[in-house]
Amino acid sequence: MADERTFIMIKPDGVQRGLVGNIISRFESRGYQLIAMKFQLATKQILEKHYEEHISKPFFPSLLKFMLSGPVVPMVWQGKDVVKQGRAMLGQTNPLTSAPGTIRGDFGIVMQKNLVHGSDSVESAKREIAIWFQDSELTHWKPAQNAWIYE
Ligand code: YYY
Ligand code: MG
Repeated sequence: MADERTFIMIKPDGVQRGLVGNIISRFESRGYQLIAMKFQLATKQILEKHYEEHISKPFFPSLLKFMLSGPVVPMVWQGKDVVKQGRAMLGQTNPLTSAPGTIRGDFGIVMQKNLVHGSDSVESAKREIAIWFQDSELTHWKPAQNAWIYE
């Protein structure tokens, strides 16, 4: 479905290293549609919701500290199979096993500083989009380029 959506977030390391433009550009060039975007400091409350499944894991305190260490760029991207393709564009969780050509494989070295978050399923995407964005912040628009990407 061309209206599938995913939640992509550039993490503090991506912002600090000046990779915001590069990361956004990859999704734009692929043909995905930007629906919403913010630039902000996250909070403990929102990160505990976002990373709910990891709260009891040993790496969580350190992950929380890292995610609060600087601004992040939460975004919603739309397009056919964007959840699965978004994960493919990110690479593996560990940059060490991420192929060159992926964001984590091109820019990362260690597990925690892996630059970008991407939803792992359509259900996770819906949950994460609702955590970071109000419905009214999701922009309705139809890019003219879609005719050249899908038809
Ligand atoms: O979805 P993804 O980001 O690829 O990995 P998750 O298993 O959901 O973990 C979330 C986040 O936590 C990961 O991007 C880095 C960090 N992390 C870690 O620091 N150490 C681990 N052993 C596992 C994950
Ligand atoms: Mg995950």
